[in-house]
Amino acid sequence: MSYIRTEIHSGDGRDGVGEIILDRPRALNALDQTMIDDMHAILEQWGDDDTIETVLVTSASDRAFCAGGDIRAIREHVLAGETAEVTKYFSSEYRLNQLIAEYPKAYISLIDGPAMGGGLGISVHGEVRIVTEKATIAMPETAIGFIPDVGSTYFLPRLPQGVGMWLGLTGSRIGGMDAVAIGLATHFVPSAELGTVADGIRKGAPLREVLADHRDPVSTDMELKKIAQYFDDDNAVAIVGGLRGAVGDEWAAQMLEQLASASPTSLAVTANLIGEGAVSSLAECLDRELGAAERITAHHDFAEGVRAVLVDKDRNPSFSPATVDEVDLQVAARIAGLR
Ligand code: QUE
Repeated sequence: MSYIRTEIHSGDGRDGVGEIILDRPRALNALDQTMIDDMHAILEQWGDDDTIETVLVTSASDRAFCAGGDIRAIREHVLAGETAEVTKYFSSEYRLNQLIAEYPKAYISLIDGPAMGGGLGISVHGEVRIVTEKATIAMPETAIGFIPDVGSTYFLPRLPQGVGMWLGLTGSRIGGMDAVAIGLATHFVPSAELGTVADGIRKGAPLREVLADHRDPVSTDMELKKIAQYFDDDNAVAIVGGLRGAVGDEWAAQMLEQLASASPTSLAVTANLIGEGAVSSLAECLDRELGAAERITAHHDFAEGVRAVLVDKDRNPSFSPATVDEVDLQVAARIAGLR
């Protein structure tokens, strides 16, 4: 029983399409070790296969594209002291992200449902990311005492002013149109037309032609001005301070509320990682993320955050330290792999 299915749609000899279908519906296609290993193996194989010109990544479930990584399993490994398993999981996941970023062929993801964390790692680094109104995009890791990883510390700081820091710290969910507007996705197609678009891609038709009659213009009501005003900083304490000073600003108050449910340590480490990611290559970011993932999963907040959000689902984690002001910034910098 495998959670990844593949199909080959053979074109006229050399323009075949290899399709990877994520098929772990009960976990919203969260990527476990076998899915990462299988995806890596098939991409390597297709990379050297002259009959494959394009890779298409889709979901077998109408409930999700991919909810993230296998965070519950990571927590179990952490609690059992199996640190080698933790390192193995993240290093293979990040190696897959790097392979996708360097992939020598067209790599197209169809995102017709939630794509969070690891789900962005297997899509955003690819050339084409087609989203619908059912797409929900987020990097929600600070809520579970973890960090935005899968190369997000490379792509987040390259979004419009402050947007990556806002996404990474608050874990805000954005829709498909918003994702295109800020550049995380490349094309918007109504969900009802995605099947036709997928069939066109499977037939090997040029993407421009496939999308010609189905692509919608995008609009966004994201608070880009406020995001730039408050989140264009690489220091979590300064960002929270700015929001606290915005007395009477309803949006700022809402952001403070979102940040209050995150791990304060994760917030400080995340700000460091995204700040440093702005001046690093993807490979450097993934390497830094691996060290940070190893260290932050050993921190109390990770097991506690995953417990509260994904295991017991009480959504009431007891993070320590409990506020960002109490976080030792030296400790945060060391977890992030800086200094
Ligand atoms: C942060 C995360 C994840 C998350 C929630 C967060 C994550 C992840 C899942 C998830 C959700 C539903 C499932 C599942 C996993 O949720 O990485 O198996 O059924 O995989 O706040 O990083």
